[in-house]
Amino acid sequence: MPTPVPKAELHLHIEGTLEPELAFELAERNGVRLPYATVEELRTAYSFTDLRSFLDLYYALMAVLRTERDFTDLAEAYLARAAAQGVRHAEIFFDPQAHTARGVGMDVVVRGLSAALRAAEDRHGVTTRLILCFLRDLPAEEALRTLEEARPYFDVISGVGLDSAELGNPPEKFREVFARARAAGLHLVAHAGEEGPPAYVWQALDVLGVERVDHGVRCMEDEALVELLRSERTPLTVCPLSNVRLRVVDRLEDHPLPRMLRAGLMVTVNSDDPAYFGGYAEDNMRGVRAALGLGEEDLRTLARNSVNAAFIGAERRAALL
Ligand code: ES4
Ligand code: ZN
Repeated sequence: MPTPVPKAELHLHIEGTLEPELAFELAERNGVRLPYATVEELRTAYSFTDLRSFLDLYYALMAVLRTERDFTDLAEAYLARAAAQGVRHAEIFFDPQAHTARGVGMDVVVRGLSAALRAAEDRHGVTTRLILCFLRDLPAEEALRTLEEARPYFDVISGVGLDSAELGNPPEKFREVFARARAAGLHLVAHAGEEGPPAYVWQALDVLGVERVDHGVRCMEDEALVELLRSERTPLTVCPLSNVRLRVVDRLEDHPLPRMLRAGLMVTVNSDDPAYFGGYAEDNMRGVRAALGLGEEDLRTLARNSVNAAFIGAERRAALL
C-alpha cells in the first residue's frame, strides 16, 4: 500500500473489528463452539444485506469475548491494523451491554480494552479515546444502569454514544441518560440519520446535545438541517463502505459524500465495523477516491476534518495537523 494519509478514526466499533481468524482463535481458547466449520465459512457469513442481519451476526460472535485478555487482544489487533493504515488517533466505541448481558463484567471489558489503548501510543504512535455506546433498542432504564456501572471508569472513558437498530428508537428516548453523561463531563455523540430520518438528527442535536453525528448521511434530505450542520461546523462521521454493505446506498458511486463536501459540511471518513464491511480507514479513503473521483485536495480536507473533530487537546491536534 502506498503511504496512507495521516488521519484520525472517529467512528469505529471495537467489536466490529473481530476478524474471522481471531474469532476462531478466541473460540478455541475459551471453549466456545461457533456454528461455522472453518474460517472461510465464517468469512462467507460476513456478508449481509441490511443492518438487522449484520447486527445478528455481530452480537452472536461476541460470545467468543470472555476475558480481559480477549478484549486486549481484540483492541491490539485493531490498533496495529489502524496504524498501518495511517490512523494516528482513534476514538473507539464499545458496547458494554452486549457483554454484561452475557455475564461478562464491565470491569473485564473496560480493563481489557484500556490495557491495549494505553500501550498503543508507545507501540504504534496512536493516541486513543474510549466511547461507551448505549444500545438504543434496549430500554432507556438499562442505559441509565449501564452509565452508573461505568462511573468508576470515567477516568478512561471520554464520552458516550448511541448505536444499534436506529428505526423506532429515536434519540429522545435517551434524553435523561445523555443529560447525566453531560453532567459528568463526558463528550456526547450519537448514531443518527443512517437508516433513520433527518428528524432523528435534529433530536440528537437539540434533545441530546451531541457534539458529533455518527453517519448523518440522511441529513441531505433536509435543507434547513444541512444549513445548521454547516454553520455550526458539526462533524459527521461518515462510513462509506458500511453504507454500501448495509444498503444505505446501492453502490459506492452513489454515495452522497461529494455532495456533503460541496455543501460545506464537516465530514470525516471512517470504517465503522471494518472486519465486516470490507475495509479499515485507508481502505475507505481509497474506496471513495476511486468511486467518487475525489481529488487530493478533498482527501486532505477529509483527513484535516478528522483531526479537527477529534476529542483531543490543542497540542496533540497541532502535532497531527
Ligand atoms: C453499527 Cl453500522 C452500525 N449501525 C448501528 N449500530 C452499530 N453497531 C455496530 N455497528
Ligand atoms: Zn457505527
